[in-house]
Amino acid sequence: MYDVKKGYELAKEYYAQYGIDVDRMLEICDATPISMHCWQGDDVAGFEKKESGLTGGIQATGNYPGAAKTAQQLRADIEKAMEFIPGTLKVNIHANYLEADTFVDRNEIEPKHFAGWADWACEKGIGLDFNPTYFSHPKSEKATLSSSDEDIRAFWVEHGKRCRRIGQYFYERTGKPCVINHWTPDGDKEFPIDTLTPRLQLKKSYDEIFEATKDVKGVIDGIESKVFGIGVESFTAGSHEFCMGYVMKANKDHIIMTLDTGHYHPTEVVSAKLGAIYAFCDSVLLHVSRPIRWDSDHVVAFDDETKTIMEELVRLGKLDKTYIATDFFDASINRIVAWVTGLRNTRKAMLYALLQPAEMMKKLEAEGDVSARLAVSQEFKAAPFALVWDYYCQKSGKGVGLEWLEDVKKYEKDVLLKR
Ligand code: RNT
Ligand code: ZN
Repeated sequence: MYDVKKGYELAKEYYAQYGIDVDRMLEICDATPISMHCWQGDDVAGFEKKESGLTGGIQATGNYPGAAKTAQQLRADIEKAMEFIPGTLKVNIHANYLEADTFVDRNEIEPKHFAGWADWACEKGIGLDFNPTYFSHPKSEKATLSSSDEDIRAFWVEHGKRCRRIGQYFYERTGKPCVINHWTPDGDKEFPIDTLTPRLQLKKSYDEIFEATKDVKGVIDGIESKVFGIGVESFTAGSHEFCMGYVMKANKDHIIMTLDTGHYHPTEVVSAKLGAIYAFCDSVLLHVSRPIRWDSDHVVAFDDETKTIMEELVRLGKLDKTYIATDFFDASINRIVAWVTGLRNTRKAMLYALLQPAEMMKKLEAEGDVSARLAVSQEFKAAPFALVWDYYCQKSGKGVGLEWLEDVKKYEKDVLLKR
């Protein structure tokens, strides 16, 4: 290992030339929570006592051995991954990750089914986020909250209500607000003749869920849109316009937009939407993923779009207003490697964005010096960022460079492959 401290001291000098206080930026980066999704650990399978398979137009492809099969295994795997992820974390779980001795249907779930998660989170001093599971269920085959079948719709409305109560339970147990994400896969393979009625049903369902649980405290609700899913390519009830319209019209502090980086046309980017949305909204829930040609949910990379999203949040001054959550599920590689890589990359992009002379560039722009603005922004692409990142990882005790990889491989041999 090279002299990490020495590298950091040099980098600090480099950044100081541009008025950047590296230590202050490290503090901000470290304190900004990222919500680590539990579902990378078992390909979104969950622990219900009935097999229904992953549906809803999403897919976890690959068959890498070692997926968690119980909540104990999943928590152990999350803990292993957390050993190598610097910065404040929350854990994000789905309703189908309940713990019960017998099958409990989605319209019957209660806080007690999530007590194991809450106990664990309290022990670790972390917050929990939550997601209704409006998919992977026999009653979600055609539609859920947008259904015209009143029994089906009522079933899912009940699920949504119960999830909000579980969110409050997490808030009460952990003392940290619980961010709930509502995503419904409802759509159609072909273009429907009536594209309005499903939207009106969906709107009514969300209204009912929020109205019936308006006493719920400590919960923030993201409404996640999508452009299409596998098998439902032509129509999505919860499209971007629908979800944005719903959130704006609801005009409630706790109802916010969820922007998933994989949920738009491949030439559309979330980074370009944030500034417009923040003109109307106080906060946003971000699902950080990596779409390859479609919403393929690849492990988050340290790529241009992830960096641009973080740059945008820093420059808008909205890093502390944005709930950042990861959302990917790669079943073709070691799942802990997937988590560590994706979460480290998300954090890395955040630090990369913080270590830029945002104030200097804003000033140049305000003065109309667009030539200097370009020159400065380009100069920073090759700043000695890695030296600061390595120091941060060392300081947090999370492993410098690839130090963590051997440990995860050993865990694979000793634990994952024995399952
Ligand atoms: C699906 C959405 C959604 C899910 C999780 C499992 O396209 O992105 O957020 O990935 O709820
Ligand atoms: Zn998502």
